[in-house]
Amino acid sequence: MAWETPREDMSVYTQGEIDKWVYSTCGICSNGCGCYIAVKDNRIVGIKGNVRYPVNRGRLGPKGENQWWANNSLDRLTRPLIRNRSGTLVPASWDDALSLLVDKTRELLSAHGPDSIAVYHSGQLYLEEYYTISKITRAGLRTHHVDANTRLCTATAEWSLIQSFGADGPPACLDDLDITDVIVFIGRNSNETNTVLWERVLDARRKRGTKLIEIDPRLDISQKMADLSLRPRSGTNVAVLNGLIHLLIANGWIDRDYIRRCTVGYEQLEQTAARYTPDVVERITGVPERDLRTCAEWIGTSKTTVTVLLQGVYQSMDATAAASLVNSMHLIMGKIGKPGSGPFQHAGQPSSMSNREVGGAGFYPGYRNDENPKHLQEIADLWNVDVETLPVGPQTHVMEMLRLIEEGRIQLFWVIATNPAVSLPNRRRVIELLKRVFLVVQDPFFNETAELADLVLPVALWGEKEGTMTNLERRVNVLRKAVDPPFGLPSDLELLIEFSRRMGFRDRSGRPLIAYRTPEEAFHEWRLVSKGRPCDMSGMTYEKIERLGGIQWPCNEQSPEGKKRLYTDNVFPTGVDEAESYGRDMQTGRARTREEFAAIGANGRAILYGIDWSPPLEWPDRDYPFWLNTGRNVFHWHTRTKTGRAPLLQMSAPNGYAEIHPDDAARLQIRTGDWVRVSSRRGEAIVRARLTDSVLPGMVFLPFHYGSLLEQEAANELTLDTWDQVSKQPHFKNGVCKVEKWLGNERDAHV
Ligand SMILES: Nc1nc2c(c(=O)[nH]1)N[C@H]1C(S)=C(S)[C@@H](COP(=O)(O)OP(=O)(O)OC[C@H]3O[C@@H](n4cnc5c(=O)[nH]c(N)nc54)[C@H](O)[C@@H]3O)O[C@H]1N2
Ligand SMILES: Nc1nc2c(c(=O)[nH]1)N[C@H]1C(S)=C(S)[C@@H](COP(=O)(O)OP(=O)(O)OC[C@H]3O[C@@H](n4cnc5c(=O)[nH]c(N)nc54)[C@H](O)[C@@H]3O)O[C@H]1N2
Ligand code: SF4
Ligand SMILES: [Mo]
Repeated sequence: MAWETPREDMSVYTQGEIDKWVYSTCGICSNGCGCYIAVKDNRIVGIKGNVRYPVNRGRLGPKGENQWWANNSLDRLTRPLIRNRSGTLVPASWDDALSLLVDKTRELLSAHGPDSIAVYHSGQLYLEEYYTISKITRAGLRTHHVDANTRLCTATAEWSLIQSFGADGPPACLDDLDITDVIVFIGRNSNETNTVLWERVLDARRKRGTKLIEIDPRLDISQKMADLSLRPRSGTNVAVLNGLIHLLIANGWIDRDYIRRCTVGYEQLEQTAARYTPDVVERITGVPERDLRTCAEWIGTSKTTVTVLLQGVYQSMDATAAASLVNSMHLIMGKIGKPGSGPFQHAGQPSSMSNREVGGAGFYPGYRNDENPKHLQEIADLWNVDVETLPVGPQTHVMEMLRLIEEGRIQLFWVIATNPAVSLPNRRRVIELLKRVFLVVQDPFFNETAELADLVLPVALWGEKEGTMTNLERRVNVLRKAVDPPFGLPSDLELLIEFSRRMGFRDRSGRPLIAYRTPEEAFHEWRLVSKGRPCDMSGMTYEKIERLGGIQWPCNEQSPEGKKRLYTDNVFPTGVDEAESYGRDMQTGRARTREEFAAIGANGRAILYGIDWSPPLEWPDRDYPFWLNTGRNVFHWHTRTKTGRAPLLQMSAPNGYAEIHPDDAARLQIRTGDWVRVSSRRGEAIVRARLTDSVLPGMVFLPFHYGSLLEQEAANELTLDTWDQVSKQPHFKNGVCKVEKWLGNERDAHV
């Protein structure tokens, strides 16, 4: 489809003269926009969109344009910090800092074994860094406890794809948004959280008249612009989706031939969905019967449909069930693996996909199943280690890690590129627990988690190191190093390699476990590890990626330039020895055995599940009458370590707030700008009120960006710390709270 003719001067943000432009990728969100970094005197002084890059054609959004301010921030950490005997963090030499980490690790390994150590990392590093973490934790430390903030972010996307198709990897691509007839957004606030993708959707609407359906309780800008807007109650996605599937089947808008040839489990899906007639769905969700019927008709009678989903599904009740119902909805219509059609399970962070590919959290590299002896042996051979030494069995998710800290079993908690003191649910408990372990924080900034640390390791940022990232459509791009890191800081990769060297980790032949020195060498090793697996990158090199403007995996001998879409041949990786996992029981989350998985008999076909809706764990009551919704605004990135340092962004949204519906506010005598106390069974936040009809009556929305340990603005003081049974992703979007006008003065609240 014809995009606007790209203009060379689109999105250029620089300060004065520059020396050079350096090829890179935006390091903020999962869209992975192509960009060039402006450099003057070894300093980053600006950014521009890459007009030849297919994802964004020169466009950048507000966070992308302003991300480089953080690199030049005067409060960058310059040296490691060690907590001394009197409890103060003091500057230390690199040698002392690394010796402390190595000594502590050795001591724990010999006294309590590998499972006394946990690594909790990120969706914001580079692929080469995750791969190295994956290798060091499994084949070096041999711990079961490695997880990442992708658990909070895309664990459900990953698990829904595994449950339905046998392996991770979104089937659709961004081009599909340009050519489809109907786009369905479910719990995806893209006009704030992926602005360039949203602009692309606007282009498609203008040029093709693409219909836009939004399913989200919050009436934001995109919802207001949608052709059809469904506003279900919090936590009712499964009922809405069952209702849609019921109507698709009842009206014959399905592809019976595709169902027979390419899927298993249809009878169960049909029987379950039959219970969700429009009147039943209206009672559960509040979505009017007529709107549900229109929605089903638009989806069912259009030639092509793309369904985009994110945290309104993944962080809500029965997350994996709901996300896999989206896969099922596409499967029964045969709308998958075709231009303009497919379920588009989105990622959030810039490289959460890379993390998943290399086995950064939960799985073994290359979507390998550690319960499958064949897969485990492959990795042992590739790494040249004894297979018996690799940790197998359930990999610990971060919420379980917290429990193990509570029990005193995890004693060293190494946090890399994430800020759990702000981003984990029920954070009062989190903060208490982080104080109990030997806490290592590896971060360019002194964030809230670093304030609690015993050892802080500062590192280089985006633009100061080289590597790759995979975006939400499986497109791998290179980020070239634009400038040297300030203060001689190491990159995460360099630090990890040095840790491994000092620990003396070796392979079976006595060679260093991590034998590569540079990102490109690490990528080369990973290419070979990925060969033959769904996320095959064996045909990629840095040079080729840059030349082609990013490459979508799989990229190998059969597809030397990558593949736009998965499952174009309608064959799915559900063979017992192919699948990434034997899967989990949808209701209980119990791991299926190899025999149970084999008994499903999928073997190349996709799997459909019939799943009933179950009510959210908390429901508004007399004490806590409001639904609590949490999420993002357009200006800030998560815990603001970057965007809080960009003047324009910080000025635009300096403090936390609560969105309240005007009807509720009138009852509580609250006006815009008043202080309100929002409290739940777990904690409270004191923020300014914003009256808006974007929230449903009876719902309150708080952005989770504000988490200073001194101020009481944090949404995660309030959130529920339960999680989805299958993906183990926390329920940040459900939970209840109460709202009161706060009569204390401003100083009380903010001291
Ligand atoms: N500006 C900005 N952009 C970002 C980020 C950021 O921090 N700031 N972070 C990035 C990351 S890591 C991620 S994961 C993405 C997240 O991107 P999104 O998922 O788009 O953002 P959220 O604000 O978390 O929530 C999305 C929507 O879910 C809706 N929702 C809540 N409960 C329910 C429910 O029960 N059902 C349905 N259907 N919807 C519900 C909310 O009303 C909200 O509109 O954004 C990425 N982009
Ligand atoms: N209530 C509520 N809570 C949520 C959510 C929600 O919607 N509601 N969303 C959840 C989601 S989807 C996500 S993704 C998480 C995000 O939560 P976090 O991961 O905690 O958020 P960030 O602020 O992005 O933290 C990233 C950290 O990495 C650092 N960093 C940046 N670049 C580098 C680097 O190159 N190397 C190193 N070592 N560090 C670096 C940054 O300075 C920052 O401290 O929050 C989750 N929490
Ligand atoms: S849409 Fe995402 S990747 Fe693109 S510029 Fe904005 S933050 Fe960066
Ligand atoms: Mo995320």
